[in-house]
Amino acid sequence: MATKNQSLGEFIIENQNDFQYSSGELSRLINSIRLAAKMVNHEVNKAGLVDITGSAGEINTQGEDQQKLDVFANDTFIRTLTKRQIVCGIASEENDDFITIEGQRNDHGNKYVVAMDPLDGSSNIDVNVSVGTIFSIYRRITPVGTPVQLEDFLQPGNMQVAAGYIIYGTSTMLVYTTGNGVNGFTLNPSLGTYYLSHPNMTFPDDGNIYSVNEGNYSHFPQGVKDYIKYCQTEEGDRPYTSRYIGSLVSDIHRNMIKGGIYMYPRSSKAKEGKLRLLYECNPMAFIAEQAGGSASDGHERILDLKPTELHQRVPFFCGSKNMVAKAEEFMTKYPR
Ligand code: P6P
Repeated sequence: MATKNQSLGEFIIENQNDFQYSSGELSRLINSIRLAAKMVNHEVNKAGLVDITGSAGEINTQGEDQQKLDVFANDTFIRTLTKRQIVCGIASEENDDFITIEGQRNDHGNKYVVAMDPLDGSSNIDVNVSVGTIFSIYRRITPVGTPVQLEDFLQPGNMQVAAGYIIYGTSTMLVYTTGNGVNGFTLNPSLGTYYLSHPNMTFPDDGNIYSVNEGNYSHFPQGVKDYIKYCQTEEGDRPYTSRYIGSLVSDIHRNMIKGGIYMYPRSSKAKEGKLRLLYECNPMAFIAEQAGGSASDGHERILDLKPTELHQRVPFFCGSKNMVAKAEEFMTKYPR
């Protein structure tokens, strides 16, 4: 549970069970993410006014045109996490390989690794559409005090100790879980404090919003085509409403509040879909399940998938559990 600290005007985490590691290191880690989010928010909010939108002229590990705000966000989160001496390694969408943080803290050493997408949906920046940061936190599995290894990052999503996102929208929110439900905090930019505006967020079991890029319809597997047609058929509470922003954090955030399903299926153009398992699907799946929703690749629970590489892509179906179950029903009629 979180309660309001009258003097700070900010909601603090009251029950240390929210942070399973009594050393408070995880809470300090999340506090460093809160700080970095404020800094990124400041730049995102003035993107149209200064020379920080548009391409940085670089191409990232995904072969995508790197936006200047992407670079700023990546640098900001890495710098903030490194300075606090809390994590021993960081994997980012913007970096080909993971980063090892040298210099262990004397007492415990750094026992956490972070996987993140520092600015997801960045192609929306120039058209003033909401973007987000997504993060996933694990305890390392290699010995504390030794250099972090790839295996520290290739843990299944069910080993996450925390996950969350920041949505830079009409207001900026930090939404995260440490395994005890999901809480949403809204940033008051004038005070630089976060308020518990959405306590105990829950995915409605049902919804009437489906989110998918229907421009790819002809390339989808037949089961996905059948489910989309099911959503569009006049029957019972259908047709559903189609809502797709092209910004994962925005689409999932809206669907968690209103009820709905987000889909990024595999297709003939993208054999394993587009979204990355480590820093998009796993954190969003952890949040969805903690909020009572579900997330799968169409057949398997996302959180049970064993990653094989840092930037691995998987098909992604996430949202209201009865809607995900119905979509899976259509897809399991056909061979994978
Ligand atoms: P498409 C943004 O690039 C992203 O990773 C997600 O935020 C978003 O949901 C998806 O890709 C949009 O992809 O192919 O529909 O433009």
